[in-house]
Amino acid sequence: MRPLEQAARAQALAKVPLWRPVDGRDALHRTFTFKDFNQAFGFMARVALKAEALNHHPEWFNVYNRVEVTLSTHDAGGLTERDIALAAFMDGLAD
Ligand code: H2B
Repeated sequence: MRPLEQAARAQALAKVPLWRPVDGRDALHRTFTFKDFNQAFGFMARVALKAEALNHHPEWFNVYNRVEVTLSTHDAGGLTERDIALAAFMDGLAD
């Protein structure tokens, strides 16, 4: 598996416009803010099940109602379609 090439990358990133590139590494970041911890942890539980199903796991940090997520494909050393798929899944849950 290789990181997304330029043209495919532009197309892929357009699908997840709320995600921002991370300084100094090939990764995407988004901060999700929920009503309370229960909502945040419910989101994390759903994402965890999906991550296991995809065998693709987020880097994330939670404080109360906030979940900070970084996505990158460790095996590829950069962004792949797997990151875009997981990002889109999270966006769908958070709407
Ligand atoms: N998650 C992410 N984000 N990137 C990976 O390269 C990755 C993963 N690889 N989850 C999987 C697990 C791999 O380490 C296992 C052994 O299949």
